[in-house]
Amino acid sequence: MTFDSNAWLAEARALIGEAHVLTEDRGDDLTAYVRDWRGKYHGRALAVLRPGSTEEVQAIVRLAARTGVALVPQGGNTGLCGASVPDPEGRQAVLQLGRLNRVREIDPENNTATVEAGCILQSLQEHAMAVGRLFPLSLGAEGSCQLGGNIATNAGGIQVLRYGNMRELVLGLEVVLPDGELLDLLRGLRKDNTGYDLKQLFIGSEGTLGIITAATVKLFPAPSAEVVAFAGMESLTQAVHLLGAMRRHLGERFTAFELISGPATALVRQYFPDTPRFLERDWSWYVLMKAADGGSHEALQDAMQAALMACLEEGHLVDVVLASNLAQSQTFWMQRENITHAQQMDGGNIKHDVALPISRIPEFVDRVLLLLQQVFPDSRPIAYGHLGDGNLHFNISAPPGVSATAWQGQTDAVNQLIHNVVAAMRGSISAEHGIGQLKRHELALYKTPTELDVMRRVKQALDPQGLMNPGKVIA
Ligand code: FAD
Ligand code: 2HG
Ligand code: ZN
Repeated sequence: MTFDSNAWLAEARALIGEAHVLTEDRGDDLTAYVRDWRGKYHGRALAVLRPGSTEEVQAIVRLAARTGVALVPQGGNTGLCGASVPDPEGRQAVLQLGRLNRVREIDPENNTATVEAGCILQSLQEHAMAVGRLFPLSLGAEGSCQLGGNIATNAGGIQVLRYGNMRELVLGLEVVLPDGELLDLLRGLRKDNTGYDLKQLFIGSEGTLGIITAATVKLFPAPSAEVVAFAGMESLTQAVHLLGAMRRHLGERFTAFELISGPATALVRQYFPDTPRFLERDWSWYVLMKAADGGSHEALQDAMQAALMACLEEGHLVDVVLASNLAQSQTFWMQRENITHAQQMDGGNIKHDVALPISRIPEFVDRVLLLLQQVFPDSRPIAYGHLGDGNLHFNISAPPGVSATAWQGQTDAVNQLIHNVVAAMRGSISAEHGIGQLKRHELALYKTPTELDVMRRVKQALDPQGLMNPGKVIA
């Protein structure tokens, strides 16, 4: 049977409203929905559908299942693996969740919030703060990424060290299954041993198993004090020792330990020339450290100072500055958060988002730098990341004079070089960004046949028609 796109679109419009079915034919600009954040993938869409309720999502999913139309769920479209955009064929529909953005309930006593998938992360953080609670997921794209996207990618960010990643922050989920059935797992329980933990299947599934429409997430008491310090050092081993020492001294109050390499700092200064210099001299590596608690600012500042003094005495620290106020802490953070933007402005770079045992990170970096020296001697490694979680963004910028396109052409070779070392050290080729289409082929190289087989069986069981985000994660 031939597919009648006009009839399909008319049915979709009847289900969710004329205004919420966007198409190029009627003059809508779909660019922002079919192109990924990095501009690496450019697709085409049959339509962009913007349902406004869980029932409308169900209706669209039923229509798609009946007619064999593939759906590409999309949140803020800030993902870095090309997972939220359609392929170039123009037959897939983007299911944009932005209108499902209500905070359904905040229960301060239970320390939970039940929120719809399209809620912007920053908005959720603000709602929690308004009742004296913290929703701790925090990342550079928080002003535009959505809770559903954060869950579907199992996002990490800068406070995983203390609060865990998205997988640890979700207590309950509401999911529309690929046949349109509603799977209601919206419970705010910290203990529930009634069989398989189904919600975990959907967390990190990148839209390939169903559409997340709402979640119940954990909240925490909002800290009343936060302090941030910035340190420089010559070796990565020193940074790893410093991490252990600071955790020992500050315990639960220690919430972030972020790594920035010298070249990453230089790149930020090049593209954001107003970035202040925080330390008098340049170092090979820098770390940003944050502590937070529910006491007074002065007491926490004293505790941080005492911890830093102890680290200086123990030989784990050589050069450090403590932010004297909130404005200065923010400038410290900008140095870290602007790295992605500086690399984007700089042009071609090949991203790596790897996880390793923290203790082996210095060895990993030494091994990879040596190999790069041999094979791509002029390439520019821009290393940084969440050292406290053993997660490095080891992005390799193009050699001087090499165009972005030419450098992208080396992606497979560069990936193989780096990811083979990751595999040899029993690390992961995706710590927090996911697989999407960017690493789908590599997944097949680095997972065992049994892991891949179980993943395919789960996919087949839930999405036998293969209509949920095809071409992403698993072939
Ligand atoms: P999208 O990009 O829209 O989608 C991502 C995936 O989720 C896709 O597979 C999509 O199909 C699926 N999806 C979206 N919504 C749903 C839904 N409701 N149901 C089912 N599937 C859905 N990531 C980190 O982990 N840590 C960081 O520190 C970090 N920093 C970043 C900084 C910058 C500047 C940028 C641009 C990105 C950063 N990211 C980071 C990556 C990105 O922000 C995260 O992956 C984020 O969780 C994606 O959310 P989103 O709403 O934009 O999802
Ligand atoms: C970060 O930690 C993000 O800043 C983005 O995960 C990393 O751009 C990147 O490679
Ligand atoms: Zn990151």
